[in-house]
Amino acid sequence: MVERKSRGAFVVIEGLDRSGKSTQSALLLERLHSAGVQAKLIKFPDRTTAIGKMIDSYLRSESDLDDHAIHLLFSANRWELASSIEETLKAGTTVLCDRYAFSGMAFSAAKNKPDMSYEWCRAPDVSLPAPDITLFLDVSPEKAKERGGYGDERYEKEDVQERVRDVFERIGIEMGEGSKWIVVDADLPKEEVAEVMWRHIEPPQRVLITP
Ligand code: DGP
Ligand code: NA
Ligand code: NA
Repeated sequence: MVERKSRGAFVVIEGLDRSGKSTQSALLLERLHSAGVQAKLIKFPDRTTAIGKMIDSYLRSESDLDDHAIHLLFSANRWELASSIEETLKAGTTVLCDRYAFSGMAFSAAKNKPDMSYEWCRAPDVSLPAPDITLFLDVSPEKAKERGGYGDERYEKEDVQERVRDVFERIGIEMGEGSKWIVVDADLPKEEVAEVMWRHIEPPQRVLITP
């Protein structure tokens, strides 16, 4: 008899800087493991690859790159891992992904360049593995400030983050809130945010259905 392994779920976690995204991704992974779900956490940008090293240098402002060029590099960084994501899912492992193509659109479209429209920014990421669900951790600018402000990297500035938040909001509206795009109030205490996220992911709910 052929053993049929069910596909893992592809869960994307998006959010602004200071939204608690990385902490929450780690908590969710732990919780999935405790529930006996085979799961793995990945993160974009993946700064370890050759392309990732160029991105890292750009983000630290150690190098400058044309806005179009860096946009395509961020996308290429996702594409270089696309087949590995696909294989992991096929093998039945759930993939948690800290940032994905939505960050690509949001951070580049927020630059408001006339020749980098929303559609232009979206194009290079079309056909990447599609998330089953995206949890968007929405932090208010006030709360982000309260959490000790931003770091030193290129986009970690209040005005940039506010424009990025507007693009994320547009993405949410277009994705249809309540379906595959879930807005999570990231101003809430850490434990409550984790609880809200878990309610969307917890087996045997819609994301982790074992046929
Ligand atoms: P992180 O390592 O999660 O703090 O992300 C690094 C920074 O890079 C963060 O400010 C968000 C930004 N970023 C992530 N993905 C993309 C992308 O695809 N395009 C652009 N322009 N920026 C991105
Ligand atoms: Na950051
Ligand atoms: Na982060």
